[in-house]
Amino acid sequence: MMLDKAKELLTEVEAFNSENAEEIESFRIKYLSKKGGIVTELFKDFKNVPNEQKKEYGQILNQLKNTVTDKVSFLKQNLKSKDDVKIGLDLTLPGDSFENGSRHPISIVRNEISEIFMRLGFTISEGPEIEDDLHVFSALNFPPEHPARDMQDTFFIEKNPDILLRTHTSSVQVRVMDKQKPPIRTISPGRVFRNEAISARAHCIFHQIEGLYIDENVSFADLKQTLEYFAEEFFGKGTRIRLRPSYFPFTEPSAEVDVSCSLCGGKGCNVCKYTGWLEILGCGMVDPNVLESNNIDSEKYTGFAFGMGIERIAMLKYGIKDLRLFFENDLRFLKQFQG
Ligand code: 2NL
Repeated sequence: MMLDKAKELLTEVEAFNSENAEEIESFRIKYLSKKGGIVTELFKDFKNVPNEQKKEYGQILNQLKNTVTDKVSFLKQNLKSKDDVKIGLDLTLPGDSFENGSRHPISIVRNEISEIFMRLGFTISEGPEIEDDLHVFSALNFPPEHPARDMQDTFFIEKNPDILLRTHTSSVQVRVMDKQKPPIRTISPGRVFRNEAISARAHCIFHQIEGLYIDENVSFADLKQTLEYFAEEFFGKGTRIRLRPSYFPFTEPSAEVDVSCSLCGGKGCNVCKYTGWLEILGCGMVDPNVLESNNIDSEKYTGFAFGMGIERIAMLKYGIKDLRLFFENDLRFLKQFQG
């Protein structure tokens, strides 16, 4: 009985045709309205259908519902096409334009830094974000008890102390040394991870560019000259640099590098905290232990290396005060870097 009724409705629905928007809408309401629509009511009654008919009846009901839905969208689309012709649709008009996207400020700065070093003959190298202890720590002269190896600082995968998220992109350069004999002249930009609380100045994910240059007779003077060139290219002609002694496990000697504040020209302002200098990177001569760990003869070869945080440089370039803005993807922020 009910089955016959449903089949009858199906034929009725299939036969329906209209080129009138109101008629199509009444048709939709008649069948699909949440309150009192024919199909809606039939679905509500479904629980009273005898069990042995449920399968077949259910299929017909679904078919009925889909047929109504398809019919309504077909007729509406039909109407719209007819309207388009009536109002004189011009197929030669240009299509709807898409809004231009823009590059993320981190990508802009990464590319700009990369290009400066590429002009000096550095290649770009990339590597995995999920790493092992050897490439992130052991091959870089981190002693077994170094605090960076701690769970407090490094993200380990599945509590396995050998598999971890890289905390610096030097791991990529270890892989370069694996495969390539000196001369090596490469930079590795990439995402790094540290187990840190998120604030305006720190994030657990950030970006770095590290540089490595290994050849015969590479000296500290070469390092200084390279960084001076970089500073002037990136921050503008007349930018000076100064080096302060520092410590890293993988370099000896090591230094931190400041550039003269491009905002006040070194006179002192609130960006440089009235010092006239801004810290931009760390560097040094590659520790002979690192060379030997990577099968490079430290009697024959020397090298320099450096590393910088891209967020930090981008903040200086654009006057951004809160690092979290780089990760929120708020369009009001990102749109400012268009063009
Ligand atoms: C910093 C300091 C630095 C390096 C990174 C490096 C890589 C190899 C060997 C030796 Cl394969 N050194 N990288 C050297 C000195 C400093 O980064 O403050 N980065 C944000």
